[in-house]
Amino acid sequence: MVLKLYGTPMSTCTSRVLTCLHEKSLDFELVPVDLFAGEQKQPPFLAKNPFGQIPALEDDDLTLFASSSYRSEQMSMESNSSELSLGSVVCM
Ligand SMILES: N[C@@H](CCC(=O)N[C@@H](CS)C(=O)NCC(=O)O)C(=O)O
Repeated sequence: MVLKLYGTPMSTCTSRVLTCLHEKSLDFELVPVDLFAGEQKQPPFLAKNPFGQIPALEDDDLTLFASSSYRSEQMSMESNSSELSLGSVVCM
């Protein structure tokens, strides 16, 4: 399954994660969340981040939602694999 980043590029927190993903040339899908419509406070998004804030990064059944902890050097690729290793960035 491809990584999914929930957010919007106009958000600095989302941009921080976008930068890491692009830096690592990872495949991902950007799923827009409309802050002005309050979509981040609606149940479907709260199921991903109970704090009701973007971004949220989803990798199968693992979802991260503290953008300041996504350090690009911690996003390591398994050799010869498209699988992202997120073990060291589980958030505080
Ligand atoms: N600690 C969070 C902060 C996330 C955050 O502040 N997101 C802002 C956008 S940059 C947001 O969702 N604001 C809308 C709201 O709080 O309802 C992180 O590092 O990702």
